[in-house]
Amino acid sequence: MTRNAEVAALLDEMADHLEARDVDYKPNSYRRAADSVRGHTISVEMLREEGGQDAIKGIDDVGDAIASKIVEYLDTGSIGELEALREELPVEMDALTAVEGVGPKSVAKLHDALGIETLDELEAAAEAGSIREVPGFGPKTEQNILEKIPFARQSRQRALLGEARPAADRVVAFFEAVDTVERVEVTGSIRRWRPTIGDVDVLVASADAESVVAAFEGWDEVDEVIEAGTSKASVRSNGLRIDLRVVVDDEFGAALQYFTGSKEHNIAVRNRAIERGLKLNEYGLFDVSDVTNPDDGQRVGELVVADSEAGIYEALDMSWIPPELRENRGEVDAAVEGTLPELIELDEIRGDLHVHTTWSDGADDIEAMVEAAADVGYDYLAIADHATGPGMVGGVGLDDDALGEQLEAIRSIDDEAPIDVFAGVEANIGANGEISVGDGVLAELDCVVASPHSGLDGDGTDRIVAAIEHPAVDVVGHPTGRLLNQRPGHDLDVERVAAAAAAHDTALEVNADPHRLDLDGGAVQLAVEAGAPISINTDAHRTDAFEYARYGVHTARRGWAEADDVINCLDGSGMRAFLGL
Ligand code: DGT
Ligand code: CA
Ligand code: CA
Ligand code: ZN
Repeated sequence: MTRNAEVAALLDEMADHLEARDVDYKPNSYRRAADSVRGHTISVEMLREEGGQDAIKGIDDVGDAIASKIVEYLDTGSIGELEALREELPVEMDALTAVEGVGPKSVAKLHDALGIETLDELEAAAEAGSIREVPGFGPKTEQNILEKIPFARQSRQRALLGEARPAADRVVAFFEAVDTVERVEVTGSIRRWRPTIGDVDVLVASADAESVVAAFEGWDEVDEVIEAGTSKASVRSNGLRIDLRVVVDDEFGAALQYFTGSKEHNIAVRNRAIERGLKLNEYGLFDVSDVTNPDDGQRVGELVVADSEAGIYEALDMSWIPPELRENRGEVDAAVEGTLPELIELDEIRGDLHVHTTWSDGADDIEAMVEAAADVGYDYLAIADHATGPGMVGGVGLDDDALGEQLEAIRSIDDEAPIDVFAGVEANIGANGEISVGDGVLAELDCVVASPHSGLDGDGTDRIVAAIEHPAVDVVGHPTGRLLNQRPGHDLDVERVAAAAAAHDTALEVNADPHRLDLDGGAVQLAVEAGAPISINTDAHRTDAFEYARYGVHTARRGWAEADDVINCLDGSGMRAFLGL
């Protein structure tokens, strides 16, 4: 882990322990500080060296008390107060709170009553029926815990794309600067932009594999070398496993195709090779029509192509397939027929319809968000702060009066702004699809995003379809409500949702926040097929979150989306027409 990620994890753990002990306010201060430290581009170590505790205090949301704890950690390797809290409540806080519905307070109660410290102990206690006996818990909670444990366990093994991708970018930049490296690419799920990543795979072409492995072992972001051989190595870095493979430049294309996967895609491509008397593996594409036993050895028969990935697809008489599509969901047939989509590109995005400001739970004000959107090169931005209603806690959402006030503020900012600023809202979708904003206000707003924030168990199709059919709703935000590694969201009959969206010209969101990526690629593919409009939005809660757009675009690409399918590719007047302005 980087120093900042390490410190952020400790601050989060502090927050959990304080919350477990019923301390007011402080837990939230620690969590906000943890987020800021995690996102801060300068390492806390460097800050301390250059300006001491005061420089650390310069990080947003970090005050004197927290800054002094960070300094204590940098000096001594531990935080006294956290050690004391851990001693009082010696539990695997992270693992236990990963179970949906189990918060720090439940962890404390279960520990005090039953001595539960680990996920295994929690599971055993639930199976034995002893959790229902603890005051404040019942048979229903116990059953719920039992059901949610497998998801919690599995989710702890995969990293979010939003964590893994920046790390992968840094590995690639590192290898690009190593002089024995000829080519470098990420492969595996990270090249396919899957929402979660088991490990980061990197492929390097070099004539001197050992020097590349040695350089990798010396990379300053490596925390532990798991294994290192002559042409491959695995390390742990920033909490991620990174697998390196080094091949000769002549075989780079074949290795790139093979290690990009998915396994299912590779099987389909390999079968096409076999049908044509060819053999495909990580070393190349070979003509084995004159070979008696093609399975006898790795490089058998006559080499057709190995240095170029595009050359492999070409030799199989098919178009090159963008990595995001390689999930065996029809891309092989489409590549043979020449009917692959022309996938949307990041630079085709002209604006964002779903961002938050200090009016609700955002960190930056309207002016700052507008300026940041203009800096990205957008033509328009819709401010979509939370409305009150189901799922909004702690007074975060705006009521109709406040929305009216904000609308006036947005109008006057729009007058001065270099881009179009639309007055929007993120309304909540109730249990039966009702929209949590009054009709009078809805009629005045330019853009209405409606999203589910509560009641995310079971099937959500009816309520989402009801929201789609509401005449004032322009976009349904994060339609399943999933939070990656935290909760699966509600079930959706995507075909029904997509048909309704197409019929009512309501857009379905690809929420680009790396914790959501909702809808996901598979659902987008169904939506695009049905002709439903797609909207890619960052759900930014601060100016630097506009960079999430790339996760949304690549998720939409996983769903075969072209620019024509995505309303954010419309120019200003096109968007006004879509919004009925
Ligand atoms: P992950 O790491 O779980 O997010 O998913 P991947 O797809 O990155 O899987 P990983 O790291 O195990 O392997 C990287 C790629 O290598 C995988 O996408 C396809 C290829 N590969 C690995 N094992 C096999 C295999 O047994 N057969 C075939 N055809 N390909 C494989
Ligand atoms: Ca992988
Ligand atoms: Ca791997
Ligand atoms: Zn939301």
